[in-house]
Amino acid sequence: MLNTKGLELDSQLFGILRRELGRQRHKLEMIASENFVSEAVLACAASVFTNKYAEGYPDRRYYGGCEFADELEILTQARARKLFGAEYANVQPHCGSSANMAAYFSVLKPGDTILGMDLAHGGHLTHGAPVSFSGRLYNCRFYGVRQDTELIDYDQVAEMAETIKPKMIVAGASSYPRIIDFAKFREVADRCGAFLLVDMAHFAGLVAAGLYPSPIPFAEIVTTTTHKTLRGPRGGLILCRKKYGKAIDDQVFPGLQGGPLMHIIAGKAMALGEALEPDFIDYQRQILKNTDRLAIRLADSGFRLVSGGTDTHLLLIDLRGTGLTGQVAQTALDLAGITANKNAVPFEKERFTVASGLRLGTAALTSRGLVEADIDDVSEFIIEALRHTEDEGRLKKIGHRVEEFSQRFPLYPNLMS
Ligand code: DSN
Repeated sequence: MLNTKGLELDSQLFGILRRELGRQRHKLEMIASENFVSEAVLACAASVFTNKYAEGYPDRRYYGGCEFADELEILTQARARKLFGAEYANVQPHCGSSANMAAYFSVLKPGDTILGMDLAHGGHLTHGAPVSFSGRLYNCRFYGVRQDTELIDYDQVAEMAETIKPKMIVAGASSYPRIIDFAKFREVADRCGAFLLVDMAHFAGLVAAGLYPSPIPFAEIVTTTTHKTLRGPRGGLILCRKKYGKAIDDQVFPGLQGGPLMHIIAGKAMALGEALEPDFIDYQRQILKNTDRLAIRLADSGFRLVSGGTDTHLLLIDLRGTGLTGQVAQTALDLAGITANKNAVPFEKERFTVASGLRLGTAALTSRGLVEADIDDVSEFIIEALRHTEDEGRLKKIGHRVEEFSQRFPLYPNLMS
């Protein structure tokens, strides 16, 4: 379907693209933050809008020839507002990090205090980690999960907020398998006069489908990526109350970005349009069923899941006590044709580069059409691989079975074939 004319003339590059397509087709993609966009989204991302500079905003551009870019951006903003019930949308951030940066810049000054979730407990780099711009520019303090339940310690959030009086509280996570109580965060933020920012990047698709509580009524600003459960192109999105719209716009452009990626904005429009269709709810519901089934199968086989399970598209296996590390598990699964990532588990002692956890998500597999019975097969592949991490031959044999299995779920059948 997609036009690859001319590409085959560059055999070196064409080969790389083909091999990546082959990898995506023949392996099982279980990185919780990844997904497969529709061919329509792919077509938008590869469209002629890649040629267009459109610095500024609709009707306020710095270049000529932006009449269709304006139409496109207005459409994308409207779809984003409609899908999430938000007052205002900025669709230009290139990624989740730049969305968070623009959001912080719009209401904070360097040195202000942010209270965010500890990276080691499931938070994100941009929620204050010292290696990120957020940790370098702001005075960042962290809440985490309780040791007994591995659920967010809302008492700790309240106590810390009371003591340190943050200017902003950040809720949202990249490896927290449970539902976040936004009303509680709002209550705490109100008590100390803080802004509440929710980064819903991981669960935005679930929010859109009404299967995860919406943060929109509770937070002044909500940020997200568009490529995780939302199943759009790689990019960012900011939703906010109208009164913050201008400040946010100014920080995205010219604050930190130049020209918006209009081809990616076209992909966002397409994905948001898809998410507004009723079958998107079925898709998200199937993600939850699949993750739940995966959690049951892993737990039945003796693996301990952080917080005991999942309410979302992801789960986290705690490998402590199994003799495995996250890195060993990731490498073994890779040989077995399953792509996942090592991840810190709360209160662990390992370095992040080794980690004691393995994070698994089902959004991408669900996009390929897998349902619970297929997840049973996937669980068996995972369990067998994790039980034989040192047997390279066996892992490779699993990899062959995975390749055969994955052919039952064609991915982009018309692409480069
Ligand atoms: N890298 C993303 C994730 O894997 O969760 C977060 O930005």
